[in-house]
Amino acid sequence: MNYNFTDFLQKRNEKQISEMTNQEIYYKLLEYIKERADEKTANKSKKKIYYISAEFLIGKLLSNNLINLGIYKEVREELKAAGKNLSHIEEIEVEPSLGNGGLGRLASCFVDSMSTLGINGEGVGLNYHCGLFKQVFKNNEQKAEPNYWIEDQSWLRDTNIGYEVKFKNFSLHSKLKRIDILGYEKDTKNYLNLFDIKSIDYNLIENGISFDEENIEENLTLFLYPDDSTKKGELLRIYQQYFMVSNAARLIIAEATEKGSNIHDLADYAFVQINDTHPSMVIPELIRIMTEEHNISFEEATEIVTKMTGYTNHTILAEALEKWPLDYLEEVVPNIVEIIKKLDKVIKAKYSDEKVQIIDEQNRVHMANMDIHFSSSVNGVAYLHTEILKNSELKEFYEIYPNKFNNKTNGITFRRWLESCNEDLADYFKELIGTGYLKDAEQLNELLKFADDKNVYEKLAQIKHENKIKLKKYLQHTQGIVIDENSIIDTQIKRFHEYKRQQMNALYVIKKYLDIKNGKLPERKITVLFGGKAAPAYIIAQDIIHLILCLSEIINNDPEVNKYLNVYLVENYNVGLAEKIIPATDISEQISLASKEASGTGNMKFMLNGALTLGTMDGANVEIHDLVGDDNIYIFGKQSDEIIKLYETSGYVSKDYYKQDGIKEAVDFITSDELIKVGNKERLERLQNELINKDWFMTLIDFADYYNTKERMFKDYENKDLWYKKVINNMAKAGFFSSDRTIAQYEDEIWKTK
Ligand code: GPV
Repeated sequence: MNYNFTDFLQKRNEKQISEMTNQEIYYKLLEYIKERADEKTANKSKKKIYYISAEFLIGKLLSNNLINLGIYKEVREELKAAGKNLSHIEEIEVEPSLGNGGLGRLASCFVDSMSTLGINGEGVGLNYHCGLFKQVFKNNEQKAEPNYWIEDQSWLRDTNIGYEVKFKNFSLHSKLKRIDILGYEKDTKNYLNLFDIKSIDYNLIENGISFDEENIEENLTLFLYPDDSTKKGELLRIYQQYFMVSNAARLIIAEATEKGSNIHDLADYAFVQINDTHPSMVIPELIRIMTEEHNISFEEATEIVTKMTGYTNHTILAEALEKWPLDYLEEVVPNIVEIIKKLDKVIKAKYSDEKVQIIDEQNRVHMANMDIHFSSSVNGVAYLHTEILKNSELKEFYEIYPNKFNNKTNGITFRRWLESCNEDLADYFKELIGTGYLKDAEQLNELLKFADDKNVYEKLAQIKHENKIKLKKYLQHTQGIVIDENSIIDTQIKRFHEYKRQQMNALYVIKKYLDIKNGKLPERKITVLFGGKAAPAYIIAQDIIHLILCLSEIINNDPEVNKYLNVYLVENYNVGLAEKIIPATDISEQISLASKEASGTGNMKFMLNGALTLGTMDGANVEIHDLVGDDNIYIFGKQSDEIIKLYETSGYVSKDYYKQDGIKEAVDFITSDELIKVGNKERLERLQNELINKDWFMTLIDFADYYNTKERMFKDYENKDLWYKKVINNMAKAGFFSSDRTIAQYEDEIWKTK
């Protein structure tokens, strides 16, 4: 039935739109959308996919849902006729922060694509009440505050589904909450399943995001990833992870049983995709339930579970691969420790190589190792990443299980990352090539017909300019930042981490500042935008944030410099800000140390929205380069094989690079009087020392090449025809990075639900 928003209000005898506040309209739209979603039926197939993930960075849902229902423009017109502005109403929605970064955003793109492709597949995770922290800046430093996002009315739906989860010292009842995941113009829908505990005690929060970490019965879903630099924090993570997977296992078994499974055939009814190692305990938990409650032998249960699970690896950074001390697991979940030990025994009997053991000599459980042995698929998230897994990081496993390894290059949903965030560009695409690309993103290729069309360049430049103005208004209004819409916008937005090398970009800023001071002026003003949070326990990442905030203070207030250079770190970077910043950006900074960024997905969003990539041959940058060719991307830096060799031979000495021209000057500036005047001496000295004497992620090795390549980019930008030809080439090739393509590959090669 097709009734519009006005009909919906009339039917319920509500006020007229024109008489409502934006807040009231938002809540009514929420109800309206939920009612429209009720008309949709569930996807049906014998086998169902459970995408279990500790993170779902869903972003705001209002505009996304309107787009997927196909009524975005219609509703906007209805509101406009009543004197209301949809974009003001979008601002009312609070953004949940149920994720850290790329991994959580990927999971959200994937549930959108599963629904859009009509796949019977749902997300399973946790309903963190405060999510990840809200970032605020004080004295040029990051402070963390709780991010409350759950309101009386929200996208969450209550269910009466819940299970009992047994820990060593107590049991907890769960409560399942659901969010509708509407596919693009589909009659069907899936859910995002978020498990929660019955009651959360907000009074446990003490100061900022520190809280009583011991009262697990009332804090389990309070925050996402509490500080795990302490034992208490680690224990809480184990509680969270087990709570998540035990509930998931119950849900899987309940749904399969209802469809007729006798558990021996569970693998015909369910497939679990394990999103990094956070949900790995689902393997022993399923085996435990099968053996203890369904009278299935350990051998058979292990076989079934292996068949019905797949593991996705998202990093080669050793410190990010979870290894839980066996006695921590004993303290929380002794029931599955028994199973883990049995699995370990099976492996020890077969293989002597220490590298493939589940429990190591220090009695730590290697979650990834357990996943690889006891699942049927192991995938990396970009071509290069998977190659590195096979040939170096997980070489010993690849030799045992060559057929388990496969690649699934990440993708992004174009509904959010084009249709919703850059409507003018999307409309222009429709004018140029029709609407076919909406359901088949590869059709963006047809844009190549216009690669030499100067009128198209003109129009694209105009859209970019308007997006800069929109961003300017937004940042001015929300953060008091005033960017120059006539400047070139150079953006690095992502979690702060040394391997992502925001510090290299900061060194560039310093060098540019010194150049300007010395009279070497850029042809056009440059605006460098940063955005991202640093883990509260990650000191050096906090120091990098501090450096950037200090640099902004100096540079933006220096009348000699601020005509040519501005630097901003936007506060509390999140999905909503990304949606505004990406369409306004010219240069996409993807400058991780080669081999370290598993994929990156921001790189894909930028190319689709008409920014050119400045990047290393890392993660999915490699595939972007393959698709667009040398002429349409700016690649610099050492290659991954060289870097891997340097690590193996401990062959990198940062001091050797430090002494070279240009770098020393910039590194020394970190502890200059100017900076120390606005900053914290201890932080700045620590960071400088790190760069000179350690530099684990080899910032200095690539700096000179980075600087020169960026200069070349600024020069090319001044030649509009040259620049926009490259832009069109990027947009035309972005279709490959649609998450619909990624999900279709998971379905065809791993899940096989159809
Ligand atoms: I492991 N990633 C993340 O956001 N959080 C994590 O805990 C881990 C990985 C990211 C990678 O760093 C990105 O390269 C990748 O694009 C993203 O996961 C999605 O695969």
